[in-house]
Amino acid sequence: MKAVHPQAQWFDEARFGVFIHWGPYALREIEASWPLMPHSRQHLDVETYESLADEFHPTSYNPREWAQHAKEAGAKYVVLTAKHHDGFCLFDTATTDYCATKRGPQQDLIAPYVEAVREAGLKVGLYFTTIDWHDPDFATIPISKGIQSPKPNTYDPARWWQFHKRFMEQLRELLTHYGRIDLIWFDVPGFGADRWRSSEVKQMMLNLQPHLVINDRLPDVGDYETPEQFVPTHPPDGWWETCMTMNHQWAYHSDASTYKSEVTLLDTLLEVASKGGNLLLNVGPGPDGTWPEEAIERLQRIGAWLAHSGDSIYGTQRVVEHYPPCFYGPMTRKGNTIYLHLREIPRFPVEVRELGGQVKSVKLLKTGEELAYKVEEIFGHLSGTEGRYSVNRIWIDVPAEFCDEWNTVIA
Ligand code: H79
Repeated sequence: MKAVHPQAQWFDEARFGVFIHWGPYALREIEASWPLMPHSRQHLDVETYESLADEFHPTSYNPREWAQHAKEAGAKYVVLTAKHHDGFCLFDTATTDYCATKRGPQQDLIAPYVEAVREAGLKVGLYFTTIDWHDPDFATIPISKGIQSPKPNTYDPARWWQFHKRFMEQLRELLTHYGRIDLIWFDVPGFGADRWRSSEVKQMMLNLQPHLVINDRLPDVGDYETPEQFVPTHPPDGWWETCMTMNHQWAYHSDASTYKSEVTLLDTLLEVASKGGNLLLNVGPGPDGTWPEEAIERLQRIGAWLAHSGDSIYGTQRVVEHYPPCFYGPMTRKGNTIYLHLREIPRFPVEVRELGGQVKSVKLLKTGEELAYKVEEIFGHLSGTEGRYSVNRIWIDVPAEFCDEWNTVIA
């Protein structure tokens, strides 16, 4: 699973993106769409929920600022919810009146976003879920046992294909009205590929935008896997991306107390990179269109770190030797350079065992300063090998004063 188009290769070098969940639900600080579920603890009836679309007047919506925040964070791409499960379209569409141009905002919110992100030199992504709880012909999707859809519809083929026509049309609109789009992020692979006509949908999309990267939640046709809210212990072999929130929900919430710490978020990015994936870190803008301060601060902190140590993240690969070197922290590699990420100030020289090859230099990535090191050959016996077995061990002196900041990188 990976896109083969040369202009899709940016995805495997990006390592860091910003996800944005935004819609009328921000007005009530409720999760995106899920409160429509009868058993949600944030439940709103359909009428109340959908009326939020009329109250939605994002007077401070400034996607140039959004793009700047993402750029300063060191992100290489941005993905915005063009349509979440509630079916509200942030874009202009001929398929429904439940959209930004015909309700509260009275403007297409996707157009200025695409322009701003592209202008900032970042790749443009759009989230577009398969679920549509507004569409009258959408069928109940089997999410998990005992969970009911807001408007349960039994599957009726004639109605389903009516919905599917609108689904295709909306995708067509998104891929023709805004110029180049780099990535489409589907959500919820609820039914099989036949029900979605996945190959046909993908073909239509690639005809419009041949370089497009597509995630794996349209069944069977994705370019990359999408673990949600966790970093897999054993990463997928191909391209992959962990999407994750900074606080307790995808949509805007004013509670500052649930945010993960900066160091936790950076650690997550390092772990993801060391496993060859991307981190898509989420922001939930408020109803006026501004980002929460807590989110901006964290992104800036990550961006400041990436500004001096990003070489160990962007365009790197996972270290996949038969026996990876033994080092207690995330490692990445680029060509002949191995990057070691120190999470803490080491009390002893840093040990790396079985690095193999020859060490030409050991440097602090941030300053380029050479670090003193010593290579030792360890001779021993290993069952299954004949005679002597030897491995190298490298001791690196990392003076504490070099570790003024979190996550010091040694190249
Ligand atoms: O957009 C975000 C989520 O709303 C969406 N994916 C991310 C990017 C998502 N859709 N479905 N799922 C995630 C998986 C479904 C999880 C559920 Fe539940 C568990 C649905 C019902 C039980 C989470 C917990 C939502 C309601 C309760």
